Amino acid sequence: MTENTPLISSPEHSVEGFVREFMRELNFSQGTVLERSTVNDEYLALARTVRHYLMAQWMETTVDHYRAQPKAVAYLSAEYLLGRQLDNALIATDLVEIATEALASLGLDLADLREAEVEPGLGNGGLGRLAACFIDSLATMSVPAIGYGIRYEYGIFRQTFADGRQVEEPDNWLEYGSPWEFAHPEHEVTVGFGGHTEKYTDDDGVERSRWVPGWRVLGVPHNYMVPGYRNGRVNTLRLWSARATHAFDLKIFNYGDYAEAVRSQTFAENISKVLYPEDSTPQGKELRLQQQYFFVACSIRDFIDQLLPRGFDLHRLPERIVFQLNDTHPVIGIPELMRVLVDEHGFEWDDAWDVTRRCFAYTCHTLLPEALEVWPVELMGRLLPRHLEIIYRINDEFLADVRERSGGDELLVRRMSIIAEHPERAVRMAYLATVGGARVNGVAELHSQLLRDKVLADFASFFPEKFTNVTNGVTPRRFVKLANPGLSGLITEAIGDGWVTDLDRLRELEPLAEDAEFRRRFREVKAANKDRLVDLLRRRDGIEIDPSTMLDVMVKRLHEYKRQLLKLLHVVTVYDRITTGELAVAGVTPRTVVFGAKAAPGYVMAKQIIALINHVGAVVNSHPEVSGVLRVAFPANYNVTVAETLVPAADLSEQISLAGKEASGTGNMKFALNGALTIGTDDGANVEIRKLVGDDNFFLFGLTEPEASAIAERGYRPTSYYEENESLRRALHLIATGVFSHGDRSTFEPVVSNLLGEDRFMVLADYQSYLDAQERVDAAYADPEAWSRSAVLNVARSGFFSSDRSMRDYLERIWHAEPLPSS
Ligand code: CBF
Repeated sequence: MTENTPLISSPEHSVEGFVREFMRELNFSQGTVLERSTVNDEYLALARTVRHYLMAQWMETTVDHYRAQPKAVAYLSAEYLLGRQLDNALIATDLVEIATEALASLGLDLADLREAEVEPGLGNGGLGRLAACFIDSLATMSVPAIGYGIRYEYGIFRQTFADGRQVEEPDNWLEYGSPWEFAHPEHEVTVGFGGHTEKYTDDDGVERSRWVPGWRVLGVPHNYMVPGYRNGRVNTLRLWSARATHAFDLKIFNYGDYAEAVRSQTFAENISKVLYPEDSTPQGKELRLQQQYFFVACSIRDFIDQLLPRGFDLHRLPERIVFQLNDTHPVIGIPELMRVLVDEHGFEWDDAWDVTRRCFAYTCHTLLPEALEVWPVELMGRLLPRHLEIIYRINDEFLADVRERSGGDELLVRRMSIIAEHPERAVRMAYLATVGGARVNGVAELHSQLLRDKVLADFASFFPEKFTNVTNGVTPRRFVKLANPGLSGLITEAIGDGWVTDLDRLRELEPLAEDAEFRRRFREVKAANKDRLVDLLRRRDGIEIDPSTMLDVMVKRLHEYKRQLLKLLHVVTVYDRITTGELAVAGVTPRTVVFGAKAAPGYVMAKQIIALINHVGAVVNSHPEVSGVLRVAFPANYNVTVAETLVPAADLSEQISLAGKEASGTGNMKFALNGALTIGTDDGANVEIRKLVGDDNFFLFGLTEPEASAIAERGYRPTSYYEENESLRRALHLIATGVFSHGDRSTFEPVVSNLLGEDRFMVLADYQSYLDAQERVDAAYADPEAWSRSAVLNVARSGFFSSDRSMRDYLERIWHAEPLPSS
C-alpha cells in the first residue's frame, strides 16, 4: 500500500442510482435480464449492489487502519452465527427505503428477494451469536478490529423432524455461492501439523528447538464486510478455508488411482469442511483440534505478516494487538505465538513470554465442568509436538512460581497444573488461557463470581488482578431496529433515533409506560408482530397459531441444564388439570407455547426430550378441549432468521435454567429488549435483567445458586419432591404410562427414570415454584394495561444489554484500545 492509495467513491444514494447499479449487476455479473432472471439472480444482484455502497467505506477503513497502525482487537472465535447479511447491510447504509422503491420500480419486491438469502450458520448458539454481535458493535463504535474464524463449508446442521424425532441434514449454505465473501488465495498461509521437533544450536551458541512438521495445509482467507451503523466504517471478518498444498498427485492420477490421487486434498480440506454441532459439550476429536490450530495459526501469521508494517519490532506487539480468545477453542494461540516469537523470530523465552502474556485475554463462557476443554497429551504431542513442549515449559515455570508462593503446597500445585494427570494426561485449555492471558472474564456478574469462587478459584487467588466481568450484550441494530421495525418506529417517534447507537437512551421511554395511548400503540405493534409470526410459521412450517393467545416462548439449544423439560412439565400439568376437570377451560389463560431447539446429534437425552416435546404437542394440539386454550408449536431448524420474527412477537420469555448453570444467556436480553416479560431463575444475566427491570416486571422462581449447591452437597433426592407433590406425580405418570407415545411405556421411560433417578439439574426441585410463577403470569396477563406497562418498562430498562456497552467494558477493562473514527 502506498501513502496515496486512491480511494473509490460510493454509488449515488438515490433510487435512480440504485436502479442503475442493480441493473448493471443483473446484466454484467448475473448475465441475465429482468425478463428471464430468477429470484436468486435478483437477490445476488441486489446483494452486490448493496455491497458497492459499502465498498468505499471498507477500503477507507482498511487504509486508515494501515496508516494509523492503532492498537487493534483481533477477535478469535471458532464460531460466528451471523444471520442474514442483506438486511443488516441495508440498515447500516440507510438504504432500506431507496432499495424498496428502486426494486418496486422494476416490479420486484424486496421481501421476496430477502428470502433467497441462506443464513450462514457458522455457529451453534449463544457463543457464536455473541461473536457476531461483538463485531457489529466494534464496527459501529469505529474500533479497529478484525474477526478471525473458520469458513466452514457446512454450518450447523438443518433440523427436520420425522415422527417428532430430530433428523440432521447437511447445511450446504454455499451451494449458490455467497455474494458477501471475497476470497484471497494470493494471501494463503501455510500451517504445519504433526512431525517432530529437533534440537540445534544457533549461531550464538544457544540451544534451541525447532519443529519439523509432518504435513502441511494451506489457509485461504475469505473476507467479509462488517459494516458499522452509518458511521462510515466497515471492519473485516476473515474466515479461513483449508486447502491442500498440492491439488492432486499427477503421477498417481496417471496410473488411474483417482481416489488416491486426491486423498491428501480431501484430507486437508476436511479441516474446514463442517462445524462441530456441539454446544456446552465439547468433542474431544482430533479434527476439532486441527480446526482450532488451523484458524489460530493462520490468523496470527496473517496479523504479523499482512497487517503489521514490514520490519515491525515484535517486542512491541502488545501495543498493536490484543487477541481476544472466545472460549477455549483458540487457546492454542498462546503456545503458537510463543513458537513464532522464539523459533521463527529468535526471541529469548522470557521476552517472548512477556509479549505473549500481554497479547491475549480469555473469555470463559461456561460453568459446566465437562464443557472446559482438555486435550490428551498424546494427541497434542502427535499433532502439535512443538506446542506441547512449549506448554510443558510454561507449566513448569508457572508451577515453580506456585510452589514458591505457596510454600511448597503440592496439593495446590497439582490442582493448578496445566497438565491434568487423571483420567488421562491432558492439557487443560482453560488453565493455559488463564496463565497465558492478561485478563480472564466471565460473561455475567454471577458467572464471573462463580468463576472466581469455584471454577478457577485457585487461579483467582493467585492472579486476582486478572479476573474481571463483562456482561454480554446483543446488537440493537439486528435485534431491535431490523427485527422489530414497528417497535423501532414507535421508539424513534417518542425519543428520536439516537437509541440505535446509544441504547441507554431507552430510559427516556420510562414515563411513557404510564401513558395509556403509548401502551395502546405498543400493544398494536406486538399484535402486528404476532401476525408476522403467524404468517411465517404458516408458510415455513405449516403450523397454525392463534395470535390472540399469550405467546410463551422457549428458544435455545436443547440441553438438560436449560430445562426444556421443566417447561414441558408445566404444559403436561395444564393438560392434566383440564382433562381431569380440575381446571375449567373457561378459567385458563389461552397460551401458545413455542419451542425452538437443536440438540447435538450425539446427545441422546436431548434428542429424547425433543421427541417428547413433539409428542406432547401432538396430543395437546389435537385434544378437543385443551387445544382451545393451550397449543404447542415446535418449528424445526430454529435459527437467527426465525429469531428475528419470533422474538418481537413474544409475550413471555422462558429463561429457566438451574441457577448456577447458564453462564449468561443472550436470548434473555433480546426478549426483554423487545418487550417480553421474563419468567426466570436467578441465573446468568437473568439476575441483572431482573435488577434492572424490577421485581414487579419479572417472574422469578426457583432455587438460588447457593441453595442448589447446598442441596447438591447434602445429596439431592428427586424422589422426595415427587413423593410430596401430587400434580408432579400425575404429570410424570402421564408420560410414563405412554399417554404421549400411543400407549408405549418404553418410549420415554429413559426421560422419566432419569428425572426420578438423578435429575442432575433439579427439575423436580423447582417444579412447584415454577408452577406458582406461571400462575402469577396468568394473573398478570389478564390485565392488558398492567402487562403492557411492564413490557414497556422492560424495553426502557434494558438498554444496558447492548453489545455496544459490552464493547465499552472490554475496551476499558481488558483491551485498552481506542476507536479510530472516519475523518
Ligand atoms: O457467552 C455467550 C453464551 O455462550 C454459551 O452459549 C456457550 O456456548 N458457552 C453459554 O451457554 C451462554 O450462557 C452464553 O450466553
